[in-house]
Amino acid sequence: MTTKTAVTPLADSPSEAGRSVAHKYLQSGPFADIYDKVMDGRRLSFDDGLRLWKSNDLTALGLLANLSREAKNGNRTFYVRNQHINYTNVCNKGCKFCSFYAQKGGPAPYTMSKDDVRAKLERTKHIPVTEIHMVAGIHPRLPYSYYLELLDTVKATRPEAHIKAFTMVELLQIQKLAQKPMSEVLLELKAHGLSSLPGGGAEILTDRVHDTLFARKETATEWLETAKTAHRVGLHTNATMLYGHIETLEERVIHLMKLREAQDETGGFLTFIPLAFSSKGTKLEHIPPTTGMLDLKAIAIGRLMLDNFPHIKAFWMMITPPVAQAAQWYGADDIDGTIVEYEITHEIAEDNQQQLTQRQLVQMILEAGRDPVERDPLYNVIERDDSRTLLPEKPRMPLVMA
Ligand code: V47
Repeated sequence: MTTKTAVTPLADSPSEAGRSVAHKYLQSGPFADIYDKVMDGRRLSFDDGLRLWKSNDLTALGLLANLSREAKNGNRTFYVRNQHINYTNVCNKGCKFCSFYAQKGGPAPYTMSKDDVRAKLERTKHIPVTEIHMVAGIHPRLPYSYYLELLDTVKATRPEAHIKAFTMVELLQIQKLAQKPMSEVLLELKAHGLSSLPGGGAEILTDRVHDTLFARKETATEWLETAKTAHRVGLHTNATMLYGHIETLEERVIHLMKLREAQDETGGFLTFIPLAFSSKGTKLEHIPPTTGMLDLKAIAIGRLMLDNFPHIKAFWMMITPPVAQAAQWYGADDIDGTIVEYEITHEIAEDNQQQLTQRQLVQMILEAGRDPVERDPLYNVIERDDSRTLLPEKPRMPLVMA
């Protein structure tokens, strides 16, 4: 169960000749100065970031990001066997970009009891899971004990799984209930089984977007301070960026630079996950879906600006499996996971039964010409006795979502 077995990609990777053409293309193009910085490991500036966002030279962006991606993670693409639990959709924040929370004419309210959580986990116990990803709305009336018991229940039902739970917004609510310093609350949650934190709730870390779209939620400073406190008590977190709504190109760069500065201070972020805004069912329904072009740019520019983040995730649930597959050549080295159910958005499947099997994930990665590596949420490599049986018998199998 511990060491990694090498998996041979089915597809050919670019030849040395192909790579040398790519270098020449970058050296002679409009990003020659950025190419030099990437090759020398020098940091990109705000202006560099803005130029990248303004460009539609996706080939150059991808090649540049791929240099950084391969320098950090080689040919590996990570995935995880995970399951999502959204324990309540009751929320008092009223974010304009969100369709998940209970409201008149929208989703009916629910809050899961300990028995509900246990039953949900029991129903899928036949599926091996390494990570339980648990986030929810900000319910104004749950006691502090609810959150501790929630962790206890998950730990008791799925003792082998790592619990990645609570966005910074939830943590601020939990701290308010606990009436203790954030570091003490985090240590208490850790003692009840919390192992790391997801990257949600960051949205766009500027006051303008905050005041326009999610005024009742935490500010940029609060989000960053909470994340850094988690890092200081030994909890790793991720960081997201919700793009494709009202944010400007400048605000995207500011967001990335704030994350980079925070990471310089603590080094606690593991993965950056750009989240494509889906307007369906939100107060911003007039905003069209993001394009494949924008999705790949977000991955590539994230990789280039966040030189101190170890990993960049292409979250297939939001950008679709085919784009997540292509993203492995545009800066991403992670594709997320099997995801048994996802309820935050409803873009892909109406019934929320959104999952890929491990075999499908492995095949997607192999088809992309990368080496699939199963990981746990902290990027420890997982080798299972049955790994070999995951290799597809035929080179191609249609990607059908279960
Ligand atoms: O914070 C809400 C986003 C986030 C919409 O850490 C929306 O590995 C798109 O953070 N369209 C929660 N996005 C999900 C999240 C996440 C997802 C996958 C992996 C990880 C990780 C974290 O979902 C929220 C918000 O930014 N969100 N509404 C929407 N309409």
